[in-house]
Amino acid sequence: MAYDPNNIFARILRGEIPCNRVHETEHALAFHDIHPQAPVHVLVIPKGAYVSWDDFSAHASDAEIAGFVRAVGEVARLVGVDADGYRLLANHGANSHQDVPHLHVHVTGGRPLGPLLL
Ligand code: IU
Repeated sequence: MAYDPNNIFARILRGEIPCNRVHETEHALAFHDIHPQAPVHVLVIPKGAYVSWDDFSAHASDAEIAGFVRAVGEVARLVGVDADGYRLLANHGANSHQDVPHLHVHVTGGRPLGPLLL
């Protein structure tokens, strides 16, 4: 899938739409999900134009990948879910019900999440 430069997260990255920011680094931006599904529900997105984990893992530089992965861990610590545990989830493509075509990792926690439901 070609990257749509006008998807909502691209617009957030350009500052055209506000977000409730949690963290920002050279390679990543993190903000609260507008429809949280847990007491903590943060989205972490790379600053580069990548549709999904598939696109990112195939095409991003090692520095972007390392920076993004580190940022996800930093976010978990910043929002305080590192001690009790949290879940990471990234959807890719139609079968996963990916809504926004810019890679985002969901960081959820703040309560026992139960088994992963497929
Ligand atoms: P998905 O993995 O693409 O299905 O997740 C998209 C998420 O983006 C979903 O949890 C939405 O609530 C969230 N979201 C948001 O935080 N801000 C927005 O403006 C839009 C969606 I559109």
